[in-house]
Amino acid sequence: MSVFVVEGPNRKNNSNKPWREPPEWSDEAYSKLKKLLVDYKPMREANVSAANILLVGQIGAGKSSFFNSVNSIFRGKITSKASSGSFEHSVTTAFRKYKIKDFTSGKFLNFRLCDTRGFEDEFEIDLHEISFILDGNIPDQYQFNPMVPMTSDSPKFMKDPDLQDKIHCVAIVVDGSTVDVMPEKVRKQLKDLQVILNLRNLPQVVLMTKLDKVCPEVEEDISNTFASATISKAVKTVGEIMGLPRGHVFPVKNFEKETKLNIGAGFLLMDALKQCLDFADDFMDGQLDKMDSEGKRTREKTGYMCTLS
Ligand SMILES: Nc1nc2c(ncn2[C@@H]2O[C@H](COP(=O)(O)OP(=O)(O)OP(=O)(O)O)[C@@H](O)[C@H]2O)c(=O)[nH]1
Ligand SMILES: [Mg+2]
Repeated sequence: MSVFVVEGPNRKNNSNKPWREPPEWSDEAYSKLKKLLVDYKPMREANVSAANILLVGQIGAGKSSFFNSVNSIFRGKITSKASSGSFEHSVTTAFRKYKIKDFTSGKFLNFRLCDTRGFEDEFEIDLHEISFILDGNIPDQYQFNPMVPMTSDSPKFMKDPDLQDKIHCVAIVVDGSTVDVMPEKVRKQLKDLQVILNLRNLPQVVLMTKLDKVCPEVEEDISNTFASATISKAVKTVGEIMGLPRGHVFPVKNFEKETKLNIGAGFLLMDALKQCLDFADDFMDGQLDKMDSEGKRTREKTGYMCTLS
């Protein structure tokens, strides 16, 4: 029996060939995907208790809402822990490394969603500060100050982070309904960000949000997502803008007007999350290879010890 009240989706007999293999849209498949995320553990050798997924992107793209939506799935009801909304400047002002609890088992999940201040036209994001986040130098709850970005001399700067503190996968959040009119300055900041991600071999996915605003048929019924030519086109455009394969672009619909969990939206959110975790494992694996080749990893009685310098 379902432990939550489910709204939709009402499957339509859509004869279009899907542009990507859709999920099974059943309660059973939903529970299976959810269990997979609950059971997720970072690869043992990495000695990391939780994978860190960084949410970055333009203000209002839906970063905090993505966290709230994922948190809601595991809480079994709509929650709104992170402030979200539309404002001329970023609603999120602090760096947060959110833990998520699975309400069924009472256990914390082995990944964290890291929420950041949004990119805006007016304030250029400080690339050093972003690098510090990626490398684990910035603590949870750090208050961003666009006028005075963090430096390695700041009192809160964490000097000796290890693999556990680093970001393991980056999810670039893009509002699918406004991607065509993304301001040039924001587009440039995203490109600059990608340069520093590529330097670190950090895996990237794009969460293309606000599907409901991109296609009316999807707003009516989210199970039309993979049959919608409009969504397919938007995914292609986002992939081209970000210079990433289409397979790295995940269409999602955050919970915003909903008062109950929606199984269809939940599928898309969890599917995107699963990809982030698979990529996070790839990154950790790559880091271990790097440490091996640099002779920075030693096997101890209790398992692997990783040291970074
Ligand atoms: N229709 C719709 N609205 C959404 C969706 N995701 C987010 N929103 C709305 O978009 C607005 C901005 O969402 P936030 O989650 O605050 O965006 P953010 O990226 O965290 O923004 P900053 O913290 O300001 O950088 C809010 O009003 C949300 O309710 C979505 O998938 N569909
Ligand atoms: Mg936010």
